[in-house]
Amino acid sequence: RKFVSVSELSQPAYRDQLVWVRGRVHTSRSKGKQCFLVLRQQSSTVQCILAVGDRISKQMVKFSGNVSRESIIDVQAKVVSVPNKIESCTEQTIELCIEQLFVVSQAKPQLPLQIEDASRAENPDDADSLNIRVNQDTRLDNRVLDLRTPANQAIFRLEAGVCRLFRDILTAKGFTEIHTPKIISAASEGGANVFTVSYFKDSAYLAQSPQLYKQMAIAADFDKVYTVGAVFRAEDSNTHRHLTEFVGLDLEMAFKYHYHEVLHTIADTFTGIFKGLRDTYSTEIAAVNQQFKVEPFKFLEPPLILEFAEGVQMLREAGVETGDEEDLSTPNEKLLGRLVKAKYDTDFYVLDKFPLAIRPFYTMPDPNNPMYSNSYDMFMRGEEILSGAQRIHDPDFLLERAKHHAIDTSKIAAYIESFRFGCPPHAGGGIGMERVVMLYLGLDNIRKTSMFPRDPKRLTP
Ligand code: ATP
Ligand code: AMO
Repeated sequence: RKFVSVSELSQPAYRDQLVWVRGRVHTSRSKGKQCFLVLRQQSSTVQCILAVGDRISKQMVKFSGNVSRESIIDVQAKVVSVPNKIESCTEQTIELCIEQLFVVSQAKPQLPLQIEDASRAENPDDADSLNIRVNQDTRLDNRVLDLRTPANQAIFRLEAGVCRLFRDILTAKGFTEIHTPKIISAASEGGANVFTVSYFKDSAYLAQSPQLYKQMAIAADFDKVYTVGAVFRAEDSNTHRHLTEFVGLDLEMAFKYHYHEVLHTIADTFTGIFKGLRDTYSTEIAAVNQQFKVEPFKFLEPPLILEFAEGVQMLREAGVETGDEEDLSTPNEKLLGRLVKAKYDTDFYVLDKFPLAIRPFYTMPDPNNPMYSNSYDMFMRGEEILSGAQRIHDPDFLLERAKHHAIDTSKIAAYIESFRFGCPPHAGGGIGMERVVMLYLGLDNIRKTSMFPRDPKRLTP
């Protein structure tokens, strides 16, 4: 048997031919001597008809009408042209007249959610569309079913695109991909938000970030490195943008004169990702938009770079009271995003020169003004998507800063020691993959862009 895919069936070569197709039963209903089935493959659907005749018995029609939704079936069928378009199917100009049907794998008859309901367009102005909506916990509890909707198929194909573009762009810029340990002996970011695991007779932690190791790779002369991997955060943050496990896209790079060499490399990488998504994922973006209506993502070339103090000034002019060394609260971050959008018409921008007091211990202070640091965040649609900085590469100064942050330096001795063998000035950054996809597509919750999300209340499936 040679199988044909549903999306190929409209090709003229298949017209009036007998073909084999494997797909899921999207819907089925029998009506007297006929049974109408919609067969689905990922996001492609085609109508099929079984009619009592030479090769199809009455029992067969009845049996086909009873095959449960989402079951996988093989059909042998003739491809015929249809004059009237079948609205509910993506392949609207053809229909399949089934001659043989076999059930390959049966789905249970009562499903916890219907794919049609889970795929329905969400229009905030239409109460009915919201009432019929499948709630998030039902979706996540039954994620394998939920993932079959056209929007979810598109989201995770686009997410793969983000990682591929990140890798391709950095590889082309001469970066090397590295893999860093996830079981570590000390918190890499400081703070208490680490998961402890038992490690034979000792305890260990799940890595909060690849921070120390990507810097050590620079000390080991790899010069430009990136890594894509799981990051664990034991934060009891039940928000739309925090996960306890997410995928970090991290990079680190030695520079010659100024940390802006790295800042520009990162910002250009984002531009490359946005262009790649716009140019090669238009089908996926359209599929997501069918369900969730959002304004297209806008970005400038070259990207907009503002200083933290300028951001503070914009907030103050908008009536917000905020201190010079105060971190951006989530509402202020979002407000600043709206102000930047109104003034510069971009959904992506860089904020450079954060106050030193609110950055991790390894951040290089600004040599011209010790209140600030050579560090930056990047934002998409007014939410933080990357944190990064020039790092301190002098081991004694690093020790001093770690002590200042009350970090037990005996636990990170190997990291600090690695700078005693000579290490070039370097900078880098860390990106949250799920946040990039959420914010690029304008989705309202990070759980929509994590295939099997982990949050403080969810460990399964
Ligand atoms: P990162 O961890 O670097 O900085 P982030 O965006 O998660 O990335 P946080 O510093 O953790 O940043 O938090 C930034 C903002 O997110 C905080 O100012 C706070 O307003 C908000 N936030 C964090 N956790 C919660 C929570 N559990 N509930 C509500 N808001 C939270
Ligand atoms: P930071 O802690 O800011 O920086 O993390 C980097 C980026 O990771 C994403 N992120 C998250 N995504 C989902 N759920 C979370 N709980 C979560 N926390 C963070 C955000 C954030 O911008 N070592 C530094 C990076 C560096 O300096 O290179 C770090 O980890 O998008």
